[in-house]
Amino acid sequence: MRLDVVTIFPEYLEPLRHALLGKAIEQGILTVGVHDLRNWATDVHKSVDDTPYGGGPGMVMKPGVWGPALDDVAAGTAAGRDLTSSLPHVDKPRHDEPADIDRQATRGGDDADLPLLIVPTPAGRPFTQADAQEWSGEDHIVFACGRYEGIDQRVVEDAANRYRVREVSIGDYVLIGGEVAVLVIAEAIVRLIPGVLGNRRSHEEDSFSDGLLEGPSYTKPRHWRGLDVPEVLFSGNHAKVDRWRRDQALLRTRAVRPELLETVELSDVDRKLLEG
Ligand code: 6GU
Repeated sequence: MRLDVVTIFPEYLEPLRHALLGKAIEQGILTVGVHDLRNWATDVHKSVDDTPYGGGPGMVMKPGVWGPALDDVAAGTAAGRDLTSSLPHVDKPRHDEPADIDRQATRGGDDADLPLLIVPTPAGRPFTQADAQEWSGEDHIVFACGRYEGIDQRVVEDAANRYRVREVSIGDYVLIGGEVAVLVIAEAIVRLIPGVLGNRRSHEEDSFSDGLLEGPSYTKPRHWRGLDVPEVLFSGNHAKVDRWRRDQALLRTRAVRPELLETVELSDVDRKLLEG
């Protein structure tokens, strides 16, 4: 899988190099390009934003900068093979000439060959484990990090000619920009790529994979600060342990995320536990 991130804060994406994602890069399973949006700015001040039409506070990111940036990244012609390097693109032909736009407009918006463009925004559809699972099979994902009050909406509309576009939110709160959301989304996706997290069973038991939160886990020592590991875990009876874990997952889900139970398939035993 290849990930490209376009941002005005490339250093913010440094964590992509570390831990699990760094390991995936070393294994050759993942390549990551981080691109400074300012490389596509055209004025001497390298400005990427402007005042909003209709007035109001804040600034909106300019379509004239984002359009060519996303064109180049989709085409794989953006400089920078490694994580942080991306060279200026000022002497490259632009792709926002009318003739180019006509040609691009003939493309469909949901063609499976097109790369996936993820635009993190608090105004997006909620990002879920099901998205992470689905997107872990992609060849090329591009992330567009907005800052300030967002990106001119026409950028997202126009990008549908070259990408399958998804605007997603990572929760009901507001971040300053999309960078941290990209770290969250990228990690959730990459850990599901076969070979990245060695042990496949650990995905099947993840919280959300069966629609439930995971119950508690324990390791040695058996007795610690007056607290004991639940007896059943020493029984050696796998069916009994599995049932206990299912019960714990059901009880925890009911306690902290009761709305999740509405979409979970419950067995008669599950129902009895929750009723009793
Ligand atoms: Cl994906 N982006 C930003 N900027 N803020 C958010 C978010 C994303 N999800 C929740 N808040």
